[in-house]
Amino acid sequence: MDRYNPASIEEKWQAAWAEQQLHRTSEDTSKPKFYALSMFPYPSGNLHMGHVRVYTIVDVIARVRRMQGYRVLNPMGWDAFGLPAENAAIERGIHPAKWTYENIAQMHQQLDQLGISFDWEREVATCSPDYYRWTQWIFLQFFQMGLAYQKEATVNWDPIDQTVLANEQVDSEGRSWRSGAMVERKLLRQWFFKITDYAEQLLTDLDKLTGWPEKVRLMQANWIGRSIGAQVTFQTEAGDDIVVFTTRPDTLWGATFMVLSPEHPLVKKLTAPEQAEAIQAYQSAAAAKSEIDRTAEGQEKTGVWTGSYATNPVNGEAIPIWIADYVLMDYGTGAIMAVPAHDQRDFEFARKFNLPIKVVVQPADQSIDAAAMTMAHAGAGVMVNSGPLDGVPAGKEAGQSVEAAVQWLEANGKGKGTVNYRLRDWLISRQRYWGAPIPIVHCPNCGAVPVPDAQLPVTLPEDVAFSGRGPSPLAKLDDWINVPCPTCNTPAKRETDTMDTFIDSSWYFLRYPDARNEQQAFDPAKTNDWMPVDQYVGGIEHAILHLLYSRFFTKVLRDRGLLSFDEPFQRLLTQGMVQGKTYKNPRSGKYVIPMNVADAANPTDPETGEPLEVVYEKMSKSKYNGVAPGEVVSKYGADTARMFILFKAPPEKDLEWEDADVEGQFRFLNRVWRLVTEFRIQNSESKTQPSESKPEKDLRRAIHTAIKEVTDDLQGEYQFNTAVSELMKLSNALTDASCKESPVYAEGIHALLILLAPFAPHLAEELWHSLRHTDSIHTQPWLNADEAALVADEATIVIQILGKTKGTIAVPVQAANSKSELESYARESELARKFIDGKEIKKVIVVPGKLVNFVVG
Ligand code: ANZ
Ligand code: ZN
Repeated sequence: MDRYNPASIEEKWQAAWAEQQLHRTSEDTSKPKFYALSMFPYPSGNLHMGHVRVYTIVDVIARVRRMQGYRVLNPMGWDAFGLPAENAAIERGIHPAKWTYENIAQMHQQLDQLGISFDWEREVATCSPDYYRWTQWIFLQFFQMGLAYQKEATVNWDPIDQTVLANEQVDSEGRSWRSGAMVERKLLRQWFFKITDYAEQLLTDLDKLTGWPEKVRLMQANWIGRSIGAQVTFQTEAGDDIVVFTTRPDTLWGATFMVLSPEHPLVKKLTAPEQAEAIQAYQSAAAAKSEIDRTAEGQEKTGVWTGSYATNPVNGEAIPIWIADYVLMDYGTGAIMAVPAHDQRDFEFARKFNLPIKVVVQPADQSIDAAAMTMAHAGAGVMVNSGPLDGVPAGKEAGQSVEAAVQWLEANGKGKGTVNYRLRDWLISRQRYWGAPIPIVHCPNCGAVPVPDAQLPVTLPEDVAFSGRGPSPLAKLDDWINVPCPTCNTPAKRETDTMDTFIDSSWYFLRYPDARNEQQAFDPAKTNDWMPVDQYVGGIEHAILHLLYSRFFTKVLRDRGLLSFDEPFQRLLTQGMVQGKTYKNPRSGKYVIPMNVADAANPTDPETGEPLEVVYEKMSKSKYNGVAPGEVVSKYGADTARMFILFKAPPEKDLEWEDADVEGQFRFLNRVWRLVTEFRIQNSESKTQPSESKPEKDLRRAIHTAIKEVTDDLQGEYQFNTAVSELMKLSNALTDASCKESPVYAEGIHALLILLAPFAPHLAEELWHSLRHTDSIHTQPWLNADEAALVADEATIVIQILGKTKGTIAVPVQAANSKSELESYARESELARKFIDGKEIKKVIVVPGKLVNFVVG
C-alpha cells in the first residue's frame, strides 16, 4: 500500500489544475455569483503565516461555493507601491520596480505551493502602468467633481537631507530614520480628497453593514466622530467675528474666556503690541509639536493672552482671548469658548492662569462652589446663572438644556445648531517616487490642469537616482517635469507628488471583475454584476482607513454614474493573528532562542539561570518565534498546514502555533489516506445489497450529520474549526463501522472526500482519482444532508420513581411521543419493574419524549 506522500501529490495536482484552468472564473451568468476577496498583500517578498491564514480561509470559502454551484470570483493582486521599495533602492541600489516584481514572483510561487484557487488571469499589481493609468483616471474624476483640491498642510521635514519624510520614517523620538536629525514641521502645498463631504453617508450607511463585525463598525463610527452642537458667534472689540464650535451651547453663560488655536487667522490682528513677542514664540513652539502631544490628556496646560477681549453674546461681558495649543486649527472652527466650570481642559487652563470660573450647572445632590472645585463638573444637573435657561435640566440623558440653548441662539441671531465631524479631508499627496504620479500640470495661466485622458498614464520615469537626500527623485527630473500646458500650450510643469498608496487599494476590487480592460478602469456592467464583494477577509489593522476609503470611493464613483451600489463589502471577516511560542525572561524582558532552551518543560535562561515564561506572541524575527510557511509545507505538505490553521482556532480569534497540533492534523490526513486506500483494495465488485440494519442506519446518520454540520459551519459564520472536527468524527465512524461491505460505507467514503476537498484539496483530489474517477473532485456538486437519515430511531427516556431518576430506557422514536405507548414501554421495562418491585402504582406521570415518573406507595 502506498504511503501518503504530500510532496509528490501536491506538485502533481497543482500542475494539473493550472493546465486544466480549473480556477478560472466562470462567466456562466445562469449561476448565482459569489465574490470572495482577500485583502491583497504588500509584496514584501516573503509569505508569512498571517498570509497563509487569510488566503486559506478565503480559499475554503471559494471552493465550497464553487461546489455549491456558484460562479465564484476569487482574485489576487499586489498592493505594490510604497516606501519599502524606495528604501531598498536608497540602501541597496536596486530599482524599486525590479525589487517589487522579484518579490511578486517569489510570493506568487509560495502561494501556488499552498494550493490556493486564485484566478491568476485577473492578477493586478498597482505599480503597473496598466493599473495606475486608471488610478490616475479616477483621481481626475474626483478632480472634476470638485473632490480633489490643494491646500497648505504640514509635513515632516528632515533639515539635513532636505527631504520630506513619511510618518513611518520618523522614529519615536522624532528623528529621521536616515540622517538622525530632529524632524521639523513644514508647510507645503498638498493635495486632498474631500472625504468630509461624505461623512454623513459614511456614518449612516454603517447600518447597512450587518455582515461586518460590530467592533469594526464602531471603530469607523468613532473615526468619523459626529458631534451635535452649535456654532456661536462672539464679537471682538475691533468688530471681528469669532465663531466657535461647542457641544455645550447651554453653558454659554459660564464662558469666561476664549481660546484660539495658535494657527487661527485672527491671532495676528488680535495680538496687542506688548504681547507680540510672546505670541510669536508660542506659535513657533506649537508648530513644532505633534497633534498627539498637544492634546494628550493631563498635559500641563500652556498658553498666552493676546491682549484682546471679546464680548460674550449672552450677557455682554468682556472676556479675554487667549491662544493655546490644546485647541486645534482643523477641528470645528479652530476657536473655542472656554467654560472652566464644566470642561476639564478649560478648568486646568483657568486654574493655571487664574482666570474666572463660573458655575452654570448645579448637580442635584450637592451645591458646587467655583472657588472650591478641584475638577470640572461635566455631569448632569440644573441650569443656574443662565438667564432664560435657569431651571432647565442639563445632562446627557434627561437634559433639554442643549436644545433650549440652540433655540435661544437661533431666535436671537447669535448662533445656530450644527453637526461637526472629527473626520478630516484626506491628505493624498506624497513627495515620493514609488507611487502613482498625480496627473496634473501646473500652468502659469490656467492653474492646475488635468492631464487629458488620452495622455494617461503619466508614466513614472525609470532612469532615476535614489539618494534619499533633497527633493523627491521626480522633482529633480527637469526633462520629465517641463511640459506644455495641455490647455494653452504655455511652458508648464508636471505635478511631482505621487498619490498615497491607500488610493491604489481603494478601488482594486472594482478592477478584478474586468482586470484586463484596456479601454476603461472597468466595464460598469461587469463590475456591477460581480459587486458587492460577498465575503471580504483581512486584518483588523485595516478596520479604519482602508475600509473607510474604499467605501468613500464606492460612493463617489456611484455618484459619478459608474456604480449601482452603495457599499463595496457585504460581509467582512477580520482574521486573528498567528502567534508563535516564545521563551521570555520576565525580569529582563529578553527573548531566548528556543534552540538554547535546554529543558522545554522547565525552561531557564541559559545565561542567567532564571526561570523563563512561555508566552504566545505575534510571530516575529526578534522574538525567535516565527514559523516559515515553506518549512511546514516541505515537512508535512500544504494540506496539513491548511488543516491545522483552520482547525486550531475560529478564524477571527488569535491562533497559537503548536507543532504538536500540526503533527495531529498530519496524522489525521494519514488516517484518511489509509481508510480510502483500504476501501479501494477491499471494495471488490461484490457489494452487499443495501439493507436497513442498525449498523448501516447508524453509519448513514453519522454521514449525514457530518454533511449537515460541515455545510452549516461553512455558511456565513465560518466555523472551520468545528467543521474539521466533524470531518474527524466522520472518519472515526467509518473506521469503526462494522458494515464495510455495504453501499452505505461507500457513500461514507465518498462524502468524506467531498467534504474534505475544500480543506485538503490535493489529498482529496488524489484519493478521488484513486477511486477511478476521471474528473476533478473540485468540480463535484456539494452534498445535501438527507433529513430522514438524521432522525434517530430510538429515543432515550428517563425513568423516575417518586420523582427520583433511576436510569434510562431506549424506546422507538414514534412510541416516545405517544403518552400511552410510552407508558406501556416504561411499565414493561426491566428498570421500572426492578424499582417498582411489586408496589402499588398510584399514578404515572408521562412527559412525551422525556420521562416517565411512577408514583408508588
Ligand atoms: C464649550 C464646552 C463646555 C465644551 C463644556 C465642552 C464642554 P467633541 O465632543 O469632541 O466634538 N472644541 C471645539 N473645537 C475645538 C478645537 N478645535 N480644539 C480643541 N477643542 C475644541 O468636542 C467638542 C468640544 O471640544 C467643544 O465643546 C469645545 O469645547 C471643544 F462644558 O465648548 B466645548
Ligand atoms: Zn495653460
